[in-house]
Amino acid sequence: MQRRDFLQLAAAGSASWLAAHVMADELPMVVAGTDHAAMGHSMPQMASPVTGGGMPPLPAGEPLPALPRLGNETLDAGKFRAALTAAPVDAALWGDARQTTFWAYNGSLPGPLIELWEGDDVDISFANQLAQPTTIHWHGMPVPAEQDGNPHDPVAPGGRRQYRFTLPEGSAASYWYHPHPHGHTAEQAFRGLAGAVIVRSKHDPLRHLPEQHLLLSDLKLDAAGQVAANDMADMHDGREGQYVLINGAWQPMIPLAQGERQRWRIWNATSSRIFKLALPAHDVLLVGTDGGLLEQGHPVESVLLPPGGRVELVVTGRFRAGAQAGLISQPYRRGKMMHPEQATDEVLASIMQHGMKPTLALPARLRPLPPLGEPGFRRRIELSENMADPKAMFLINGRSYDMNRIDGTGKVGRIEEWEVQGNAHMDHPFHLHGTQFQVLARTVDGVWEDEPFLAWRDVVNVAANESVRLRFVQSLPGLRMLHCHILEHEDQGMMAQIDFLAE
Ligand SMILES: [Cu+2]
Repeated sequence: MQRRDFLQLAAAGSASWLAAHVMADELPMVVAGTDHAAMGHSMPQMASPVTGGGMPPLPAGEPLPALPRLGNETLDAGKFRAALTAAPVDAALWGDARQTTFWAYNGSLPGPLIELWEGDDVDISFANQLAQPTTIHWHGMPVPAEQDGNPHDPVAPGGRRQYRFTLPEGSAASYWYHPHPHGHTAEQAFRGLAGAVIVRSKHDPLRHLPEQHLLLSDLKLDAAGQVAANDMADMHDGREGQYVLINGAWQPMIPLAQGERQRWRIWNATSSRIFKLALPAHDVLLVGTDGGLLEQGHPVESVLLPPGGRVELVVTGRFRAGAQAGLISQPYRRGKMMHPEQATDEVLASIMQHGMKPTLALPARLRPLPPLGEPGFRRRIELSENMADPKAMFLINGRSYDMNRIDGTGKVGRIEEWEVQGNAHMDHPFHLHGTQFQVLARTVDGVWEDEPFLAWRDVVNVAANESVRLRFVQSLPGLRMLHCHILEHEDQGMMAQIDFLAE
């Protein structure tokens, strides 16, 4: 793609179809589109997926849409009050009369960004206008178990509930919210129900940097241009559609100046894609993971981002000649059996050089991140597959999820050490609710290797035949889910639950 095309696109100021934000119970979302062909932006270096039935590719190359924000309905200091509604909504993907039906929070794809502060008292009024039960799970956030959208607490079709929690000091990070009803999580998420949460700290050492927010989602369309149902390959390998969207736009354009430093928060809200993210033409520091900032930034060539996971990067515009200027996902083999593995770099976003800027300084240390102490309890978690039983194919400790069975008990405040073993053919990204963990070590070809640095995470990719050792503390009592974050695997039973008891 030539630079003048970028400029042309930027000048056109085309509204992304998903950037528009309408209430679900108002008019269906109709957004003025751009004439894709007339703009002449053939993108030779980018794949052009064409859906079955001759639907043209989605428009690409438009400026990255900003995530719409969920407004705070109160002016009271330290309080956040708002309402979320899950409902069907129609979107004009091609900017013409064709409508594609999604399920969305407040009519927005992805859902509105919820910006909070440490210490906030949060009260969100939720209405379910879907034809299925649903919940809102506050992925990664330290919220009480009964407020965390467990499958045991469904909101019936037409029903409502309040989600209330208070954010502790030290919880600043990038989180997200998505449904977690038993057996319907994947479908509700891939039809559009996912949104970002940012919890901010008043002592943020990177608050001087401009921020970019990139929420990655997967879109699979059928021959009629509607969101496709999962097929057998999706159920097995995890869903992968024709498109990876960022903030609802396909292959958007991000402006960046030579020398400019930006803080990028990236969310993987896909069902199953494991991204190996890279920005080959630029300098990239990994500064944060699921649970917030690291102790210090680490220069990286690429970052593996499993489904459910988040990273924070400091990107410095360099535009090195000969290197792909965009944000790409490099090939990564995750053991799929039915879908082809990614063979070449996939361009997720283009980056347009937009002038020159001074390079802002970074602090040498971001925050303390001390190791957790010695564990008071150890557990082994085995992730496995049984291809012979289509009703219980994906297992945790040899069992398929049963909502009425407690798989173990723990204690609030006690350090636990888990060895999570991938006794499987595929990678299974492991997620634990209610807290953040530290990965201490993992096996490489059967040999334990210490992690190069500590980080707070709530998802860790467990590759085939890999083991991961991690530690955590639950500070609130209640039933906490642990599961594979390939949402199709979770729905098929690759989930368990542990009851953490107050002392
Ligand atoms: Cu899995």
